[in-house]
Amino acid sequence: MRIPIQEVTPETGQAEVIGWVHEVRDLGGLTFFLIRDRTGILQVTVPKKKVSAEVLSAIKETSRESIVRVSGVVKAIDKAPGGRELVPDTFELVCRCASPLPLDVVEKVPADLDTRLDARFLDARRPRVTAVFQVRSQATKAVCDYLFSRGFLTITTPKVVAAATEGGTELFPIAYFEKEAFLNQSPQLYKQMMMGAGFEKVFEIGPIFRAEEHNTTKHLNEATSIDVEVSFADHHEVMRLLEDLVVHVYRSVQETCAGPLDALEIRELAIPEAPFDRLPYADAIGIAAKATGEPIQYGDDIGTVAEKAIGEHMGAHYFITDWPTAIKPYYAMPYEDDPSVCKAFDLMHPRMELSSGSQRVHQHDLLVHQIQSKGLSPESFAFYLTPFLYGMPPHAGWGLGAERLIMTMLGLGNIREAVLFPRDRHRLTP
Ligand code: AMO
Repeated sequence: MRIPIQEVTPETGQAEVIGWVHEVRDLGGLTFFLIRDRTGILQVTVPKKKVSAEVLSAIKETSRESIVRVSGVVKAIDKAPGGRELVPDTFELVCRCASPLPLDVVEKVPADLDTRLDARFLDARRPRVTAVFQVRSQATKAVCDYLFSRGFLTITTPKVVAAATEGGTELFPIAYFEKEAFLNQSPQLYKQMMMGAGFEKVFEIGPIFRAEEHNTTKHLNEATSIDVEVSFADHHEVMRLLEDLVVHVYRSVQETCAGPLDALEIRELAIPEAPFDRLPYADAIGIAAKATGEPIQYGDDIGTVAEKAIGEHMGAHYFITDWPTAIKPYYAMPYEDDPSVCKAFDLMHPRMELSSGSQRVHQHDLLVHQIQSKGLSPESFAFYLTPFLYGMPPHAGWGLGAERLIMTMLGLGNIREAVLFPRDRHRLTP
């Protein structure tokens, strides 16, 4: 029976392994194969004079990255990976790999990101790439564990929708029979409606679609959002939830991902400390103006250059709070004593924004007014507005970008590194 390579030791005796041929070295009388599975690498040593004719003919046919099934006796040997080698009685070529390879899996020949993404199935055989997705998997589990342990329900909301959520310009229209339809930009409206249903604490980890034209290292056209909504909570409460969650995810990855972190050459994650600083928008633009010498008007968006300057000044995770109502979506709650400012926040990593959230407007008439004042038509939001007429609790929530969380945690240079099959301006396959 096949055993995982990691479990092969000099004490194993007879063993059978199946894996990819990582490397082949032919020294005439001896051929060395390194066989790889997802758990590790094993040296298979073939003394040509001592093996059967079947073994000899199989090894002749075997190219790099082919899959082979090998069985034989395991022996201790100092120089081999893991201090052991296997001398095969049987050597079966299970699936021959074509050559040349579109990508060098052992990374002796460097490849640019586009070439890697075009051959993602091969790229992902590299331990450093596998490691990113092992960390991402663990981070997803940590998010779910954390939220389930606090009584959250996970929900699934439609991705084919009839209205824009976050603004009309970044929508992907789709053909949906005779109706106008779009890919959803955010579960925002649906998670809020479930507050009206009395679910109280919900989360969803799912795709969001943004038709952003620009091709940057931190934007995708299909991203994954970790969305949370909480009833009877204000913005302060969900900011505390968000910072605690982020710290929990970092700790969990640090504690359980020793192998992947090692493959990524990360000795220790920079685990952020909660509470994160709360920086009001008005102060944030002051810092940016001072650092860049470029004046920013109150009410301007914080662009990439300003964001970078503020990040360098802050040096750790922080929140930007108290945003001008005019530049946040209609669902963000204005302060009662100064409606020009709202109870919205962004969670920032020094490199970029990770999350946006707010306390929401839960009063029907105020919500209609805010939709109108953004130049939108309340009629197209009728399905969303109706629940606000029938007992909507005060509520708050946020959306956290999963890829940006992983990218900043692992210091990846490009958000595409954190996605198996990224969708961007030019990339629709694989
Ligand atoms: P926002 O539009 O700020 O807020 O999105 C929330 C978070 O999702 C991630 N994100 C992206 N990541 C990669 N590529 C993109 N194109 C992209 N767009 C967004 C970011 C961002 O901070 N409904 C609100 C959330 C809420 O208030 O609950 C919303 O969607 O990390």
